[in-house]
Amino acid sequence: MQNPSDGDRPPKPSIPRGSARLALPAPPAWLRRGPLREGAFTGRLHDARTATVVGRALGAAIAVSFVTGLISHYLQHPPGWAADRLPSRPSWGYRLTQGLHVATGIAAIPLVLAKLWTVYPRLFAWPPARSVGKALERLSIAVLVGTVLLQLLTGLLNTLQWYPWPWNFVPVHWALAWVAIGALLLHLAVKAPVIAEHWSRRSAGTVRLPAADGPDRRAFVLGVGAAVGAVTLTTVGQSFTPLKDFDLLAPRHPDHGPQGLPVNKTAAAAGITAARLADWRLRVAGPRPYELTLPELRALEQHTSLLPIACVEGWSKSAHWEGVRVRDLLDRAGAPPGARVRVVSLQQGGAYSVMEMGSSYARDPLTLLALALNGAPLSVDHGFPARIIAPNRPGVLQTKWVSRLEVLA
Ligand SMILES: Nc1nc2c(c(=O)[nH]1)N[C@H]1C(S)=C(S)[C@@H](COP(=O)(O)O)O[C@H]1N2
Ligand SMILES: [Mo]
Repeated sequence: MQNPSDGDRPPKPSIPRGSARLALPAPPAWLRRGPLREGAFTGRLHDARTATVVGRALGAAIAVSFVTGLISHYLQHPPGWAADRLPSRPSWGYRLTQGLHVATGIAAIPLVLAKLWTVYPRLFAWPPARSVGKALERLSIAVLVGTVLLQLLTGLLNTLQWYPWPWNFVPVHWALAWVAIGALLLHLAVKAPVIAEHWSRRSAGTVRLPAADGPDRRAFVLGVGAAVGAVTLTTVGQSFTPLKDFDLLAPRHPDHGPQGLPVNKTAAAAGITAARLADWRLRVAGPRPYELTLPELRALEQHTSLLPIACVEGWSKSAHWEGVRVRDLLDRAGAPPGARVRVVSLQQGGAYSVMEMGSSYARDPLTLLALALNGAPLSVDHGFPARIIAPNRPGVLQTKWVSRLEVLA
C-alpha cells in the first residue's frame, strides 16, 4: 500500500528551512472519506518512477514543441534587425520544424493525460501543504497543468481552424508558451532530486520497492506508447507525405485539393471575384516603377522551384512552381541589393493580404512570383494569376493573388 509522496520516501519530520510551517489542524474524520481517506490509492503505478518515465517523454515533446514554436514565431514576426537575416535555407526547414511542432503537440496529449492519471492522487494528499513553500509549489503546478492543457487543446483546435473562444489565438498561444515553459522549468528544478532518483531503472532500484519496474508498469508504459504511436501515425502524414496513406485523423490530406495541393483560403472566401481579376496587372513600386500584364510576365525569363507550402496548422506538401524570380522583378525596378519588399494581395482585409519579405528571401533564386503550379496555370484557389512562393517560410506568408510589389528602402 503506497500513498504517493515526494520520492516515495517517508515525509521528513523536520520543518523545511526557509519556509514557515502552516498550523494545520488534523483533518476531521468526516472529511477523510473517499479519495481523502488514508491509503485511498493503492495502485503502485501512481508512484514517482511512473511519473518520471511518462514525464521524460512528455518533457521531450514539450521541449521540441516549444523550440519549434519559437522558430515559427520568429520566422513570422522577426524583430526589425533580423528581418533581412532570416535563413532562406534549407528550403524545407519550416516544413520540418512546423511538422514537428504540431506532431509533438499532438503526441503530448496522450502523454499529459497519462501523466495526470499517474499523479492525480496527490490532489487528495493531506494536509494540502506542509509549508508555505509546498503551497507555492502546488500553485505552480496548477499553473503548469492549466497552461499546458490550454496550449494543447487550443493548438489542436487551431489545426482544425476552429476558434471557439473570444481571443486571438496567436498572441495568446505565444504568451502562454512562456508561462508554461517557466512553470515547467520551476517544476523540474523542484523535482530534480526525485527525477534523478527515478530516471533509470538502476537508479530506481536503490529506493524502496514500489519504484522497481514490473510487468504492470511495462504494460502501462507500452499502452501510453501505443496511444502516442496511434495519434502520431494517423496524423503525421499531413506533413510527412511518405505516411500520407495513414493520415486518417488530420484535418488535411496532402493530396486533397486542386492541382494536388490543399487550399486553406479559397478565392471565394477571400472575396476574389472574376470582376476583380478582369483587368489584373502586376504593379511594381520602386526607384523605377512599372506594370506588367500576365502575358508580359509570362514572356519574362521563367524559372521552376520545387518548394513546399508548409502551413502553420501542420499540413505541408511540396510542389513544382513556375514563374518569375522575385529578385529579377526587383532588379528591374532598380531596387538596391539589400532591399526588402512588401507584397500586396488583391484580397482586401484579412491578416494575410499584405506581407513583407526580407532581402534574404527576396534575393534567393528559388523565390518566385509563381504563375504555374505542377505544370498548369495557377488555379484561382491557389492564387491566380500570381502568388509568392519562397523557401523556408510559413505558409501564411506565401501570399496569393498578388497585385503589387513595393520596394522598401
Ligand atoms: N492573400 C492570401 N494569401 C494567402 C492566404 C490568405 O488567406 N490570403 N493564406 C495563406 C496560408 S495560411 C497558406 S497555408 C497558404 C496556402 O496556400 P494554398 O492554398 O495554395 O495551398 O496560402 C497563404 N496565402
Ligand atoms: Mo496556413
